[in-house]
Amino acid sequence: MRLGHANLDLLPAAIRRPAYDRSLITPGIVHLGLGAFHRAHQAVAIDDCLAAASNASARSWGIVGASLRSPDTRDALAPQDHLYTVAVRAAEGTEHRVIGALLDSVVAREKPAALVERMADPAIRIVSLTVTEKGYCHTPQSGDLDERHPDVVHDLNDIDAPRSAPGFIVAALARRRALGIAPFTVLCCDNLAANGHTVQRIVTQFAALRSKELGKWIAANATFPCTMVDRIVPETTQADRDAVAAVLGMRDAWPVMTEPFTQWVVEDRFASGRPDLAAAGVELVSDVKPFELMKLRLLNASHSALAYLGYLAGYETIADTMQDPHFARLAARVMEEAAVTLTMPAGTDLTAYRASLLQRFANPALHHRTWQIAMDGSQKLPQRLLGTMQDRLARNLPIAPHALAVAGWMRYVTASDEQGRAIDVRDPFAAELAALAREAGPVAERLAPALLRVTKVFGPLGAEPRLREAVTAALGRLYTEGARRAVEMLVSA
Ligand code: CS2
Repeated sequence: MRLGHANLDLLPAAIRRPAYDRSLITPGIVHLGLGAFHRAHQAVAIDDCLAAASNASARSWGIVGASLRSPDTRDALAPQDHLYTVAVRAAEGTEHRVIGALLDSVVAREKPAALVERMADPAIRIVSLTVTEKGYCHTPQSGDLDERHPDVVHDLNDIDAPRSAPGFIVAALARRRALGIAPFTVLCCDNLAANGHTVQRIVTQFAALRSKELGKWIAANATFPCTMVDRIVPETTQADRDAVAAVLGMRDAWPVMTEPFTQWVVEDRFASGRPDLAAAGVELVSDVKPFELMKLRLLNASHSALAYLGYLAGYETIADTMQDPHFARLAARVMEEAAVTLTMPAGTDLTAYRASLLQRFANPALHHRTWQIAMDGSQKLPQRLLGTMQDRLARNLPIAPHALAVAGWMRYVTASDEQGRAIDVRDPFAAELAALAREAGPVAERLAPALLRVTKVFGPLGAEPRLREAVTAALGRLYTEGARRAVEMLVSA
């Protein structure tokens, strides 16, 4: 038996399911990037909004999900009426909940014009995105559109059949403008620095390359609220599917795994209305920046540090890595050093936040692979690690834990581990980084400066002597001592 509308009543009583009549829900959101993170985070919040809805307007915020390339999610979810399970895992046990907020799904690559059409529908008032850092076709270091990105080049030539996320947004906004339809709100839910402003800049730059007027119209009429999104969502495995099927008593082709914690902070700036997000526990604020920096510099920075160094030390998951007390202390040190660069609104308890992060990372029920988090480091380093380093250097503060994390990334992108086995490095710059590593050889004094010169990652900070010295020393230690011992030495010093 397969999860689906007709079988909802056959689920065990303990399993939560949509607390509303799905046939009354109409689409109001197109979401680009229908991955596990969206399904375990924003879609759950929208599901809560729909459950709280008491009139047609509140019921008009169902989601149409779009995968940019792969048909896999659509193929898994369409035969089950786009219902799917969120398994919330804690040491004490797992809670299952079936989500109904996703109404339909499309694969952009198959019918790009149809997706543009859908996004231009006046019923759609929000286009949200989780396309990962690299999906914005920008240079993370500067925040500018990468005009030479192959998908951007393609889309500028053929805007009616776009490939990139910014291309779809510009094409749909252009169409709305031509038809006299108000723009939608562009709601970025990725871990970019100042995500709303950054996406606004990318989209406006892209649009201006098509037409100056369009760029102006978008700048004047569309809104791009900043958001902070947080929930740990590891990739679903076959074992996860089997475990969920055993509990449901029926098969769900693609459930998503997550933790109990969830947080969504949103700048309340919506061009054409929004669901009652507060009803779902979403924090609506006038300035997201402090929350976003807190999350990127505490959670994501220490996550990346654990991912590179943990992987090199032979740990498969973040929870395994956290079992090693030296690595747990490293994560705490990274957070401690980043915390002094943050200015938080009154009432924020950063000490408690840091403690809760350490607990979340140690969750033994989540199998979050170090390899998964290690992906796309070139796109993640600036906002996670480099900003803190820059701020600390400006105040003449030491940067050793962050330097070791950056060195861990450098060691990792050489694509060969401490035993000489190949590392499957996934990164848009993987080939370029590996070539630089080959040329430099396994010599910290050559490799560190060579990688620090990659300005699209490091910008001017790569030339900062104190940073170069700290990173080179840390990389040297990784080569002579190995990651496990280098971490131990750092936290014991
Ligand atoms: C992780 C994030 O994969 C990664 O790079 O650091 O996906 C992290 O799990 C989320 O941002 C948590 O909210």
